[in-house]
Amino acid sequence: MMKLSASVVLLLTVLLTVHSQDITRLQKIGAVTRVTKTDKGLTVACNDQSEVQLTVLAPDLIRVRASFAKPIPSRDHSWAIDKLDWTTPSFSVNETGDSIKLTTSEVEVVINRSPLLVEFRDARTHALINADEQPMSYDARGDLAATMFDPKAGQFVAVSKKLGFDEHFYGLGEKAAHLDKRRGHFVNWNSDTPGYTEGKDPIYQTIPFYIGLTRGIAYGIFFDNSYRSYFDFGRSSQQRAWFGAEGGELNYYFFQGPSIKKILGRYADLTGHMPLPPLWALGNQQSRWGYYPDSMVEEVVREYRGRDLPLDVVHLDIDYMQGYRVFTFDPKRFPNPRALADKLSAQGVRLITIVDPGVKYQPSTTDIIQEFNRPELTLQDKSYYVFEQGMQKKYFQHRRNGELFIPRVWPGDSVFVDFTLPDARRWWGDLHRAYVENGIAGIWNDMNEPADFVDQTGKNQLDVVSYDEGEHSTHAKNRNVFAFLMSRATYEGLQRLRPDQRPYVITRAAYAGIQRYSTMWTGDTNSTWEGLALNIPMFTTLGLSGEPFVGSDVGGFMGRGNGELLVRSYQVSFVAPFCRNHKTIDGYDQEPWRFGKYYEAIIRKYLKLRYQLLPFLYTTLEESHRTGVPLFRPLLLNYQDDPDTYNLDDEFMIGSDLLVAPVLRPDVTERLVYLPKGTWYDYWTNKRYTGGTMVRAPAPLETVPLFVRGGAIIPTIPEMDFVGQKKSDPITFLVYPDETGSATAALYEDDGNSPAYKQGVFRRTDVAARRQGTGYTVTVKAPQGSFNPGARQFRFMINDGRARTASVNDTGVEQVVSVR
Ligand code: MIG
Repeated sequence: MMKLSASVVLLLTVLLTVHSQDITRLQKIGAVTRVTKTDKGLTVACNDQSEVQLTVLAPDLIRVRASFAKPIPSRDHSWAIDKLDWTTPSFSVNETGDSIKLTTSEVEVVINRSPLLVEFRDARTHALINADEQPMSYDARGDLAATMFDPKAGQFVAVSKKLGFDEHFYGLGEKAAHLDKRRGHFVNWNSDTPGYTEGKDPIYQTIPFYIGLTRGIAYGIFFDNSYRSYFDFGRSSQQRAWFGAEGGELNYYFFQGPSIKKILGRYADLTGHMPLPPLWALGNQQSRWGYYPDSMVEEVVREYRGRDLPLDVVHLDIDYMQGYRVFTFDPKRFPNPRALADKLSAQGVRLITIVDPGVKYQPSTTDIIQEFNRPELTLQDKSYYVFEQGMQKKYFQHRRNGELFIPRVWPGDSVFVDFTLPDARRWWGDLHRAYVENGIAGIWNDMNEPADFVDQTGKNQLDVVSYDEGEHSTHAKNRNVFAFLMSRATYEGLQRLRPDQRPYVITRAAYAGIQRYSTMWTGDTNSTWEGLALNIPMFTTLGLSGEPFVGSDVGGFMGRGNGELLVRSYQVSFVAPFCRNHKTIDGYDQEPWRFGKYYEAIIRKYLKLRYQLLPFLYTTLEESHRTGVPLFRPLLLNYQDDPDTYNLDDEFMIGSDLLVAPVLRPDVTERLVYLPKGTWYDYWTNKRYTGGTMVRAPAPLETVPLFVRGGAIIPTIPEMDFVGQKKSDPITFLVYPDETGSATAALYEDDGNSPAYKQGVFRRTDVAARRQGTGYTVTVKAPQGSFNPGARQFRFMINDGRARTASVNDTGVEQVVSVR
């Protein structure tokens, strides 16, 4: 009895302390004693031996590093950072009695000496943007140990900022939450969370980057710390927005806006720009946990083609392997994967295979270590080549006590690669030969939180050690970067194996910077209306966190959906970068035709529209690659000065021009849509609206409210069964004039497959239309770039309510076309 009540008390304490780190109890950094100007910024010494370093990377990008009760260590390493060589812009440092001021052309950093408080101001207006609410702090006495997930992780470090009365918060990557994160408390600890619902936190990914927005003025903060971290945007106190981590350095980057697009551009410069995936990655994809044997895959493709539904990719889930052994194919289910890939390829369909991190723990049952020629196709039941090689090379993770770490995942007892080892990453990447040689087009990385059936919280992994650049640190630091490094190994492997083709990788877990190596999907959602509604804030939030290529299992992953839900789900995903229907093994079948012809016909209409919009989607995707601004956007990204957009998460935009207001509930035939200021056109009827208000839009099941911004030109191509089936000819430019009768567009094209676009082998064509009298004059500018798409026609269609068209041949030089 005593024992029981003791544990009840303990349980209560644990429950009450979760989410309740009281950061005001932490030891605050000491006052400034000395300031040294350096080549790149300044260093501040404190009266408690702490040190603070400000580094000016760009006029709008300042790094803040602090070390408590000791000097800043010389070791400085982060997996997330892509660009290390910044050319320091000019800046000045001024000391006054109370404070030190570092000024660039855009931002003014003011450090108050005692107490040490950091403030960021606009260099032009001196307006305050972001300020410490209390000095940076650390857990010198172990006060927070009881509230820590891993008390041995290290010392808790925290930053507390003043919370603006009118401040909104965005970002943090993959969160099952609304768009505006104000009043939220979030944890970053990559976790396998099947069937998650709104509010579940943490889930799969860690992107410790957020944007604050107050009355149109934005800043960004990237807390580059891979330990379990916490972000509190005014939940625990209305005085502060704080962030902290269970160890590691206090190390953050401040991004000066005021524009969010500019912040996203800088964030991409710092953590990497997404490379372009192959164009076919924008094609429609179909998956199912349980497509086997090969004849079943062929059947799926036959259905797609027979039903005139476009399709580019089929995914093979874990059942293609020999007893879940990665880098093998089951000899009965998939005896000849190459032949299957070739057959599908003749129909324009590619294969993607899932690859999990768990390598089956399988000590050899024979003395002779077998040399296999094509091990992926040979029985591995006596000796498994991936396990053998990894053991020999000592690439698998161990616990602190030296024991091999043996988590339990799909193959049963398994081992994980230490992806912090450069040689191990190279080996893992090279193992993808087994897929590339069998005609597999892309790789899907799952379970890389890493998930472990023994314990999904990660507690079983706390003493697992990784090499970590010689630091031999534990999972407290490395768990959150495990997936990032696995994706990196995969991407770099595909790049080496097929240098003439762009790698295509999809991942579930991630850390900041993941966009350099992988695209993502939002894991195990529910086939429910709530699950569908989460798509929008999750996709837009990921876009605001540096991950532009996102998508969710169309129709939802778990449970039983229905025709209506599936149609509404396609009405979101038909313009999402990643459009893949996927379903769990014991869920109800969910391919587009499974609920009958009525629903199938509507789905067909949206899939076909997706393919017609490909030039628009690809042009917008290239913009994401180049500028860091995502394709799938919350309205506030395009209308940052409009507070009516700040908390809007049941509609979204694609690029700057398309506004989609999907239906997220059953039995609905119309909905209210907020249209920002300006002219808008109903895509279906060309009816014109003046924005700055809500409009009532018809939304029967076959119609998703879809609006085009006045001033836009949308390039479209003829319907196709798969990407590249036919030449993109003609290209039809749909012209939607603004109030003044003008509209503009850019069309981006390249070979869609090779990395040559990085060397200028692309074609960018600017098009502008202007009203003249009752007609329009369209100017097609001479294209930029050296890609030659061959001869084709350009058609212009004015959609202002009185359809007029004209066509010309694309001559590759400037031409003026009159449309009457
Ligand atoms: O433990 O590979 O999110 O898409 O179908 C489940 C089987 C493992 C989780 C993925 C899901 C996939 C499933 N996987």
